[in-house]
Amino acid sequence: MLGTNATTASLERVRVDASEQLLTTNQGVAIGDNQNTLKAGLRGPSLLEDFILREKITHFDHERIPERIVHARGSAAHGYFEAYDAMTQYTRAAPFAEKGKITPVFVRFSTVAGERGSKDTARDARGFAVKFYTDEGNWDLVGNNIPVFFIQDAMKFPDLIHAVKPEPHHGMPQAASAHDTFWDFVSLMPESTHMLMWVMSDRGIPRSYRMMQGFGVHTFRLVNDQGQSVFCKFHWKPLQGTHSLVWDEAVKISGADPDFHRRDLWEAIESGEFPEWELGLQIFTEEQAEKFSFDVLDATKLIPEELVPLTPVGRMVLNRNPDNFFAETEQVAFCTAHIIPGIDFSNDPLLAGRIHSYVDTQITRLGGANFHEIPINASLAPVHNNQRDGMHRQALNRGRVAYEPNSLAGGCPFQAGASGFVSFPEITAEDKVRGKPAKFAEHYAQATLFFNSQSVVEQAHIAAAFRFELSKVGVPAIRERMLSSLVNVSQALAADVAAGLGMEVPDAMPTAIVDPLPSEVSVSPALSLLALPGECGIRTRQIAVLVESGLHHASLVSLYEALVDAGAVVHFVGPRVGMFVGDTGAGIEANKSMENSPGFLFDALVVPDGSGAVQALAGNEHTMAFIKDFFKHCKTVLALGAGQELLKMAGIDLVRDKDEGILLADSADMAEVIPTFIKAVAAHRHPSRDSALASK
Ligand code: HDD
Repeated sequence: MLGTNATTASLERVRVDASEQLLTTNQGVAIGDNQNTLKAGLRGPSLLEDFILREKITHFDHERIPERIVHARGSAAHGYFEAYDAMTQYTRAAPFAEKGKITPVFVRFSTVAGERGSKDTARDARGFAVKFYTDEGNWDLVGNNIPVFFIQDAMKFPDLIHAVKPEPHHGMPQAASAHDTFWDFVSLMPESTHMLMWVMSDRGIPRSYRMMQGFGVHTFRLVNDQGQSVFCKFHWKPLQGTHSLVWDEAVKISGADPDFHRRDLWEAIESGEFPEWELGLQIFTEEQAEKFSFDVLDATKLIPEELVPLTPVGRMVLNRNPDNFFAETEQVAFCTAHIIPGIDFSNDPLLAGRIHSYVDTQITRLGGANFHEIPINASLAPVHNNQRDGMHRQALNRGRVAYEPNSLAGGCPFQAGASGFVSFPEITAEDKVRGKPAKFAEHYAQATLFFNSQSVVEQAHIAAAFRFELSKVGVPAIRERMLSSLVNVSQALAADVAAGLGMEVPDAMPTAIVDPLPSEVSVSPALSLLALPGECGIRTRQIAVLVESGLHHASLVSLYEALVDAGAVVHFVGPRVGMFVGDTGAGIEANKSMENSPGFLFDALVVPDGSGAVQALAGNEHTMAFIKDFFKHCKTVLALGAGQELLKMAGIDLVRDKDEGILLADSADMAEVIPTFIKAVAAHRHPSRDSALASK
């Protein structure tokens, strides 16, 4: 079986397999007729005594639970974390206890704003929540694919979410920040500017959950067995490369396949292509932190990798899909309060609110205080305490003692002392106060750092996203206020966005701090998607090969074999599904059609040789749109022989086409072109063709 680990055994006890079994009621009574209500006569009234009907309908009536207030839409998988080395110098946390140690995990990825049935490719942050089932209890690292957050204090979280969710009077828009209330709020909250830059960049529209970074966001503490502590930030780096969609593509995908990310994760794992991430830690001391120009307790700030480099500590592999979406993905409950000995909190005031919020929300969502007993949430480490009763209690606690101290149960369960969880004894002796530390007042330096670290194309996409979102805002004063805030990030960005809105660049918004400390780093390549090392091959890349009767068969067969060898997923896409006969009389079966799977769903395109096929494709109403999207989205296209004609018809200028990623070849030259094609697909996209550059 794919991906067995310690959670497989513990979940086994609740797995149900109905093959070869009789249909029964929930009381185990075999059901004779599952088609008809019990009635007084064939045309008579239904009888109240029909317990079979009533049990079935009653259960159905209660099949839904409240969706998560945020991160309602998500997908999850099982896997494991493997430590590269013992990290005992810094932490006594169980997953880092020794080299090669394996800890089972369950990971849920999500969008934030959309409801449970909303589209996957909305512009949004993505949740990246990891539950480690460690020997010393469950540790939940509940992060995002963006290393910073919109707000500094949990007090503002309900305001932020009320602003971004559909507007309360008419319930629109769904899974979108492009509306007045969101921009009203963030334009009045300059601390959100840094995160806005990330969400408006292509990071807000990932290509796949498998191709996103993950971040713990807050500063946490590591504590070793001598009680010594250092600060740390958690980073997940995908081995599949970090890749994004472009906006036009994301919008189109959301219509053709709202499950795009869910499907991608599921299919990769089903096919044995297990996604993998490396965990890196930024480890630093409190003394170092005091000297930084920003406050490490401020979740709107990151620590540039140039200032504190990453220490790779292990890898995470996701190798098993859930058996049941509701039982596992929907019922999993992540809580930032779930930490284990060796990990502790910092005083980040956003984190403090989260420590309360997650446990609290599960009590409503999962119907009571016993949600930790739901199999997916249950710890693999044994649980013994004096908590009792409550809705849906499963445990059969034996004996008459449910208190401590006791003598009647020999003092058990007894507290662990220093070997259990002990909070780091941080010295705190200050006045009770509502307020913020001085460095929290600087709101723009890292937004500027982020913008200045992007390539020209990425900067153009950020400007386009601001333009799009603000163009959906109806109140001009909100647009203007946001522009005045952007002036503090970059005059060029503000000018670009203003021009797109037909507005003048306003004066800069007054800042809360006049004399900020100088930043340590002015450009950080790690912040640019395009600057990240991206040579990850073409495993799992989805390649469309257009097919029609009369195609040149031999060239496609050799290409197919080479691509499958390299781990790509090849789809034969025809004007309809079914068989097509090639020039040799051999058939190729289309598993997709241009109608059910438009071109923007794929990573690369192959246009076949064969004049009969080309002529027929030219006459199909879908072909031109199918091809054009690959070009527009800067993806790799290979046109073989006569197939090059179709590119011309689609308006792709072949004279100019020294263009990166547009490959032209004869069917006789397959040996030469295949490696070039594979390299071009591995590059993900060819930004030098981006239309945004035309105006630069
Ligand atoms: Fe949150 C869910 C991530 C701030 C309150 N959050 C939730 C999930 C993720 C995050 C990934 C989904 C977990 C899952 O898949 O089930 N949240 C973050 C990050 C934050 C953050 C990275 C900032 C650094 N969240 C945040 C604050 C609060 C919450 C400040 C409240 C004070 N978050 C919640 C919640 C949710 C949640 C209401 C909804 C469903 C759930 O918890 O289980 O409690």
